[in-house]
Amino acid sequence: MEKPRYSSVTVLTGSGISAESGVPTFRGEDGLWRHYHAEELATPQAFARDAALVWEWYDWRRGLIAACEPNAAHRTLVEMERECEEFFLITQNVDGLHRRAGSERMVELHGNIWQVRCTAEGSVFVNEEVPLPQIPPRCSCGAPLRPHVVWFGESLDHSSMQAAHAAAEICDLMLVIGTSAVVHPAASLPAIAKQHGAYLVEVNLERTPLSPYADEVLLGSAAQVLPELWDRLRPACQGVS
Ligand code: BV8
Repeated sequence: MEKPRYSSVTVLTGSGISAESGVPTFRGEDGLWRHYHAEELATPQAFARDAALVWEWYDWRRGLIAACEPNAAHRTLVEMERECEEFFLITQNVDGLHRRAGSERMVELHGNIWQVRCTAEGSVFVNEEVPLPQIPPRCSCGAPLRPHVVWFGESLDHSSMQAAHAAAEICDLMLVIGTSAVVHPAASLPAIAKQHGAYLVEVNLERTPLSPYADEVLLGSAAQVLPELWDRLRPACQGVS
């Protein structure tokens, strides 16, 4: 049988890829914070009701993430970006660990926890203060700042979603790593890749709603499985020498 060749690789990641760096996942047992579920706090309604509580949650997460380092799975994706003919990374994560590992050809579909947005002017800027000196933090104009992330019930940035959609359509290999595949519209991207003929590989600790559609389901930790998977796939993915 002829060995497959992959000319375009797209990767979709979720919070599971950062788990071994020490970042809590959303729906795992470590996903709770003071008895709240993420879905209860990551909403415009929660922020309107109690901006200080929502910011306490983000300040706590920012403090955790600041102490975390990218792991072998993040680093493997940087290698893939450098060696694959065509590569694009779509992450649902807001922890910024892919960028810190060196990934560049990527989109942060749900925003970035180190960016804030003025609720009055809409201006966006980086704020990496840990802990925040004031909760909620305020813009120089006096209005409260909010995390520049996409909350439940909010639409994703159109250009980011367009880039993700295009990368799902064009790829002939899609890796889906560390996501419970329940949050839309990100969760629809693997089906788009599959419809366009991509070979679909899922890496997760457990099976998900996506598993029945995957060509391969590799059960294990991303930091362990991804380097091994890349060793296996590398010859089929490397740019034409
Ligand atoms: C929207 C930012 C239009 C904030 C986040 C159908 C269609 C369209 C929309 C919907 C729909 N049904 C419901 C909706 C609404 C909603 C939604 O999808 N709800 C879900 C819960 C059903 N979607 C939205 O609201 C989206 N907006 O659709 O706009 C619109 C407009 C108005 C009204 C309606 C619609 C916006 C969604 C974005 C929300 N923001 N984050 C923040 O982070 O603070 S989502 C949040 O969940 C994170 O981004 C996270 O990444 C994401 C997905 O979770 P996962 O990453 O998968 O994490 P999880 O813990 O769930 O799973 C971890 C996985 O890793 C597990 O499988 C585990 O087994 C595995 N794992 C653990 N350790 C490891 C591992 N794997 C490998 N190795 C390990 N070591």
